[in-house]
Amino acid sequence: MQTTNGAFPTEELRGRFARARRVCVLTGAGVSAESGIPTFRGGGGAAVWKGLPFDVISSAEMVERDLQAVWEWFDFRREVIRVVRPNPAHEALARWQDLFEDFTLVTQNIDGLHQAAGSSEVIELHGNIWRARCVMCGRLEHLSHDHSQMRSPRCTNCEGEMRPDVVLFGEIVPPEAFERAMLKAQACELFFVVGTSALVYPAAAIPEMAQTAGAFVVEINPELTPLSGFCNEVINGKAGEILPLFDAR
Ligand code: BJW
Ligand code: ZN
Repeated sequence: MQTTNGAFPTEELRGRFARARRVCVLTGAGVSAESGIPTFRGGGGAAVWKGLPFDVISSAEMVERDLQAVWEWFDFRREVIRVVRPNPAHEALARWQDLFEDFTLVTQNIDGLHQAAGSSEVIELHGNIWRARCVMCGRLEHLSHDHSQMRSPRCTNCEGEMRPDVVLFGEIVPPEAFERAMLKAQACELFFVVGTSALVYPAAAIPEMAQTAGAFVVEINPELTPLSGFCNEVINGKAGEILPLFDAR
């Protein structure tokens, strides 16, 4: 592992970035931190909602037990996300889609900020907070960014209950999204893992799959993670400060 402390990416990485044809990026909550969205873990603690740790409220079990409480947590989160803007990290990654022959952006984030920054094809592993899904028939409904529009509690198709279309603990990551992410990771030359604690599976397994298949893996994060030891290069810094540095390709 080569560690770069907030400095410019190494010559080797700049060269690889300039030559690369197939690039893949996996992002996590840290990419949206500079937009003002709190991360899940960090600062020595974990997110808590009305006394419940987020991995309790954001769980399959809680949907069964108290869907109303789950909605309250996600309604609150949408209120936070509604007013924030993409930051220089989202904007840099949106530019990258035009730089390479094959560029893949995979995110664990549900906030939609990559798309708001202009990324056109985003593989969302954990769903999207701006969608609801019927628990009975699976019908999807877009949730308006307009604060005054109420979301419908029941499906207009079958009257089933609606729930947030996000992947909670104990739920299966959409198999087609995971499969696409895995294939792209295994086919790329350069893989970036940005702003994730890499504690949640199966997303955390993707960088290692990329490296095993031959990719050069780069981590961008102000903190070390369980992945840092095997990454080919670790850049200790904020995504919004580091990613734009690659623009001079
Ligand atoms: C910055 C920064 C800046 C700060 N710039 N960086 C294998 C082993 C062990 C357990 C499991 C396993 N396989 C499956 C499991 C169980 C479980 C799991 O992984 N548990 C572990 C925690 C132990 N996984 C699941 O349940 C998954 N489902 C599954 O595997 O299905 C199969 C199955 C089904 C049934 C039974 C058993 C298996 C689903 C996981 C879904 C996760 N969902 C959440 C919530 C989504 C909805 C919501 O938003 O509430 O997704 S959890 C939460 O964590 C959220 C995130 O997407 C995810 C990852 O977090 P992320 O993005 O890494 O954020 P943080 O906060 O952890 O880290 C932020 C990072 O940013 C830090 O490193 C900072 O330093 C950094 N940072 N500022 C750059 N400016
Ligand atoms: Zn329905």
